[in-house]
Amino acid sequence: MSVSANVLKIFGFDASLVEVKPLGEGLINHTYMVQSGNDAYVLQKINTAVFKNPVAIAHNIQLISGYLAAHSPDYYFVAPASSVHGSQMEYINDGYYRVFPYVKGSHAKSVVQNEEQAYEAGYQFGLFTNVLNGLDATDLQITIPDFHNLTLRYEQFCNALLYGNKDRIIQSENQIKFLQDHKWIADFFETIKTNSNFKLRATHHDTKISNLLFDENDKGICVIDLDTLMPGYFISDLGDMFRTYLCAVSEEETDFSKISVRPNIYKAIVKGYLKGAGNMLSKDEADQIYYAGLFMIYMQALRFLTDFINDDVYYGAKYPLHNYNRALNQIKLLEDYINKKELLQIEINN
Ligand code: GN1
Ligand code: MG
Repeated sequence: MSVSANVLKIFGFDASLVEVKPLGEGLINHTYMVQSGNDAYVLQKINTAVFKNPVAIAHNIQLISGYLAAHSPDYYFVAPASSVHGSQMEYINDGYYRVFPYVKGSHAKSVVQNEEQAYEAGYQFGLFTNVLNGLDATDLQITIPDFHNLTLRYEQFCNALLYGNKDRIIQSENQIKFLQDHKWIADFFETIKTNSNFKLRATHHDTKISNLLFDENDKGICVIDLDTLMPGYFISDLGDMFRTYLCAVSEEETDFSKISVRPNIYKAIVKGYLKGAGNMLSKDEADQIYYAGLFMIYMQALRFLTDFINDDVYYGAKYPLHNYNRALNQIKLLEDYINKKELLQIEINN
């Protein structure tokens, strides 16, 4: 995939004067770095098979941008740049595009190396939901219906077992059994959905470390990738941090012997998150901090294996066993997370 001169032109760039390079590791949207003289921009084409209503994304970003400007003017927020038509999102040729200014001096990480980084990310994502605490989260539009509805994810897994690729089902026998044996994790989510002390909050829903920009001193600058910003529960954001920071290697690792939960990182994430969150969480919510990790790791294992069985229709695959390996990786992580439960207890005063 390359970027057409027309797309660049609509965002005010002259194709002959800029340098365009692919950026990042995400498989969903196509992302590019656009270097224009001394300035750099991030250009994205939105995957409309996943985001069926991209206008909802633009609506949400505009909503919180206005809310933050009014209520937390010091909070650093990167709004999309405007096109030559004054829009933050444009439909051009075959898809929706938008551009963000590249934050100077920032870098993104693909794994968490130490407690300080884990604390910082926990703090930034906690703060993000906290500064939006006064916004009625239901004013945010749903960019992907049922995105973190674990009950539905389990149903999709069951459907894949009925209608999916038979050879892949046979190949995944052990992993299928493991996920079925851990269905209690999905069942518990039902009690959360009916508990009115679990607030629907402005939730990021993709808190992997690469979605936080760091400065040269490894301090967080701002959270990015707000496509899945929607009403949700705090367990999504905290849980995805556990899922993606606890282990020293990422979900892409295929040497599964390297997968292990680091209890010190768990504690740093929780400490940072609670600091950022202030006193936002209810007692019932704070009681489910450990569950947040079960919830997200289990859901991601389900999603990867479901997609493998469905011939990679959702994520695509960089190599034939990509989603299978990622499911194995997440199952290994979940096993270790469960085995280390006792080591992951933390005193919470609220
Ligand atoms: C997708 O494309 P990316 O990396 O931002 C997915 C997340 C998963 C992640 C796992 C919209 O995110 O939910 O956690 O892959 N986003 C969507 O790699 O499905
Ligand atoms: Mg994302």
